Amino acid sequence: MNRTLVIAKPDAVRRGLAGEILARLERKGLRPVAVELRTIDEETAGRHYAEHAGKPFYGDLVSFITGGPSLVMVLEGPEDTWRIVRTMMGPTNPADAPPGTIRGDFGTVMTENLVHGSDGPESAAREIGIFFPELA
Ligand code: 3AN
Repeated sequence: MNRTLVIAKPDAVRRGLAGEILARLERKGLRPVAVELRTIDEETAGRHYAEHAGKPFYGDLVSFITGGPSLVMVLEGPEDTWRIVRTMMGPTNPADAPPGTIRGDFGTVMTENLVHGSDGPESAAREIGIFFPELA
């Protein structure tokens, strides 16, 4: 089995879509291993988004993700579970996301794109270690 990190971000929780996001991933066949409603602190956000440090949108990204509760999840599935989740999320910019994807069905702008999913096996291992060290 194979695990990945998914975050239903504060916009999703605020809009009452966190359960919908988890339900879609469950219906697809992925199994929740950890699910926690958590307000992400700045230190954790900084570790999570380290690759974006210094980019023009970095400050907004951190204040957004720390600005309210998120539903942070580890999901388990077959090989390349991270890729199954990314396909169901749709592209980063909801304007490019096709209907049927989470971002395509519920999002309009890149700064509030509802969901995060690890973008590869190394990211999945790194991010699970940040949010759920007991599972690493
Ligand atoms: P994804 O969330 O699809 O993995 P990343 O990791 O490239 O995308 O970006 C993380 C988050 O940073 C995105 N979800 C989005 O909110 C924000 N972001 C990425 N690129 C931009 C950009 N050019 N302008 C504004 N926000 C951005």
